[in-house]
Amino acid sequence: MSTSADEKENAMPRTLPEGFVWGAATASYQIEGAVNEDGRGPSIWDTFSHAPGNTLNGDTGDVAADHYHRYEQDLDLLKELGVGAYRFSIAWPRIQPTGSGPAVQAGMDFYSRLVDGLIQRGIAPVATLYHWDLPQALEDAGGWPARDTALRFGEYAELVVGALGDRVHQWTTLNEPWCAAYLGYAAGVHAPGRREPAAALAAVHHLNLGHGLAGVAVRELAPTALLSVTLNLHVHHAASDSPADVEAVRRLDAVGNRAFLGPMLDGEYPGDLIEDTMAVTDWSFVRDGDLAVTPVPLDNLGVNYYTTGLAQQWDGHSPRVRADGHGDSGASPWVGAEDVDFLPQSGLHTAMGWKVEPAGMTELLLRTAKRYPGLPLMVTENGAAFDDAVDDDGAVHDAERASYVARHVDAVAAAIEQGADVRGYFVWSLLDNFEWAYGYDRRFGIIRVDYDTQERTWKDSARTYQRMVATNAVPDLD
Ligand code: IFM
Repeated sequence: MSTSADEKENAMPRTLPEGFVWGAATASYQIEGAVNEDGRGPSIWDTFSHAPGNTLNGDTGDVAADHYHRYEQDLDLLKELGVGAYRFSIAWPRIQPTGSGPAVQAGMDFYSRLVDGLIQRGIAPVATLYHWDLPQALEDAGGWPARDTALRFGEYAELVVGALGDRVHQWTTLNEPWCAAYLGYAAGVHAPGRREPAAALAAVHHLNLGHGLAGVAVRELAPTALLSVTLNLHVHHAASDSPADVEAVRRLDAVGNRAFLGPMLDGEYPGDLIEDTMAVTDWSFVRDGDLAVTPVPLDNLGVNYYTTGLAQQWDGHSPRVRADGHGDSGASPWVGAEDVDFLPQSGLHTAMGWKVEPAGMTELLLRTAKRYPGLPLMVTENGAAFDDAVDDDGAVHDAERASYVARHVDAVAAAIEQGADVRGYFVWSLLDNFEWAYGYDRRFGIIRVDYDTQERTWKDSARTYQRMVATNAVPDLD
């Protein structure tokens, strides 16, 4: 084959395997609004976002994308997009306003209508039970650092799965417990805004336990549904090959990735994690029998990927460098690895300050597939915030987002070609939404939301994604 033919073949758009699941994702507090309707109780995000100084511009999820009232229209968008699956989350405080007791029927009915609306449109419902909106009453009783929260979560799962059961194609217990535990209880940049490293590790364990209990509920009450959990697994590279930098990456991997993978998939906490955090906690909150519950068998592992980090062991005297994109509260989310610096990287970055690195997606999927052979993977979130400009004609020509998505799907296809069993890809996000501490300032949607009028407008990235879904391939965007 001639060189030019080689080049041509390498440039050919990649296709995805037959049956590959194309989806879009959202989360309850980020889009629903209607926070005081139909008996919903306050969540930690209502409290946190209403307290001064916690979110950019003081934004809250009170109205968000008003999806609670506009869900039919949003389901039509999904239908037009052509996706086979929609990943949404259920707001615990709509079901149990104080985190325990019987289900509020009106809250359950909302999700029941949503699920039925998806099924009517031929879209598989993928429901996440917890995407960070903990009922405030449970936080008042101790939050995730308290064991009781895990038990309550198991009961809540029973109520929801009992009602929606097998109509939901796939149940996901937790979304990104890393954020819930470390950003919420160590760095304090997410609700509930606590800066207590020991409590964060207790939260890690109770999230793992809650995952197990909820998983058991799914297995019992919805035996034909698929079961998964979504983790934001981190890809860190060492800034140099010095033993100290390599060791820094190991510690990040322990506290960031294996603190969840270990109990959920191996039934144990990694020994090095326990050692790394010995000065913080003795892990006595792990009780006999817990680690028999946490490794509930999964049908697939949800992986969220956005970026990579460059890690360096702090030398003890240089000024600290913080470019990990997790806020600057001064408190580190990396419990037991607080002395690791995150170096700025060159190249394109998103509006979150996250480096665009599709190769990290391939690396992560291959690494995870190698570590857990036989466990299918699903990319449950990937996408980008960019500062969209609305053109005179009202269109949003978001070439950077379209390219980001295409390049990352291409990276997924590359991982599949190299042997990873990746079953699907969900773009984050269907709609512009409340980006947590960044409020409405960061737009991840492939569909624009005008927050004054709630009008939805297709961005170019949505059209690109629609084409990818229709052709089951990555387009050549050049
Ligand atoms: O918006 C979030 C989402 O809620 C969880 N994963 C990352 C997204 C972008 O920050």
